[in-house]
Amino acid sequence: MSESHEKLLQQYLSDCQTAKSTADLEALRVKYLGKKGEVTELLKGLGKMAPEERKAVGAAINELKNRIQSSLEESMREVALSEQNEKLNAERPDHSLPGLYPGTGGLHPVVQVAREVADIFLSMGFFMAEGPEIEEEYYNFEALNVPSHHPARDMQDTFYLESGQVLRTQTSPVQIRTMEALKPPLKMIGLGKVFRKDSDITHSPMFNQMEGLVVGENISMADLKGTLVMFVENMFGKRPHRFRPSYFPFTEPSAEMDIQCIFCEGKGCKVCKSTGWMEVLGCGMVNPKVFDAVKYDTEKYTGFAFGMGIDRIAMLRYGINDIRLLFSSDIRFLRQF
Ligand code: 2NM
Repeated sequence: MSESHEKLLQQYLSDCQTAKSTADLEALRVKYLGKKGEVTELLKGLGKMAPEERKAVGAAINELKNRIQSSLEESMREVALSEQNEKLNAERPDHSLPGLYPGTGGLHPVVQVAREVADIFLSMGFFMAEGPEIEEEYYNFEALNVPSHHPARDMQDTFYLESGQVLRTQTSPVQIRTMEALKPPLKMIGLGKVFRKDSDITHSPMFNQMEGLVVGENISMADLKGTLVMFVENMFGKRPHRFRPSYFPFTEPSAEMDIQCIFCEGKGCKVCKSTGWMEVLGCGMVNPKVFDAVKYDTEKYTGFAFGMGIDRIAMLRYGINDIRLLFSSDIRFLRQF
């Protein structure tokens, strides 16, 4: 290589020292080997030389070109690798950072209340039984002394299926099935979904009910009152309560139980509709006609039964005025529980 070639090589090498990125190296490639690059210009100059001179100079320029080219390629590989490492390092997750809270979800307020209610009765020695949501008319009505002319059996209130079955309108068919299967004495609860053709601010076509039944010898209204007072005191705290006479086809006598409003303590407010009382359940002594249907000896056994809307209890408990909120799956509403 001539002195001028050597100088160009040294110039390239010093340029190369300061090249830090693949973009810098690409700029160097253009500067030396590009169409108008320094080495390319030297090669262009060969045409004007005498043939014998051209051969030697051409070989020298080619050597220069090859050295620059292989040096550039090597630098390019190194720089590209370190750029990639830098990028990976910058993107490396920092495992010491606190994680994003994934949220754990929670139990629906109706489920919370259902479990609370059930647990109180289970702790009193009741057992829980289950039954089908698609029910025979017999278990839903006849066996419960709901006669065919009763308004509850109207097509407008009950979901009738083409099969002749119904969506159960109460959980009491569970008690009938349990009594058919077991001999007295027994203390049981049934808990689950029931269905009625009703939909407005206080009614949903599907809601949850819990009904209980106690059958044995010498079971009296005193047992009913003792059990239910114990329940409401566990559920709502010790507070005034009252039993009002009522009517159900499956109990005689029948009553409804109120407790003093938990929001206004009896003064009257929106939740209790200014009455100072909240209705929590219906109850009564089992009608002997029901025992006849399950072939229980009505001379020997008596019993009491009760039923409550779990959703209603949840609404009373939390002061919710629109039942549709409970079933709308609106996360903003559900987060409050
Ligand atoms: C209520 C009110 C009063 C009830 C009766 C029975 C059965 F099957 F034993 F006869 N189960 N549930 C009953 C009694 C339900 O709900 C408001």
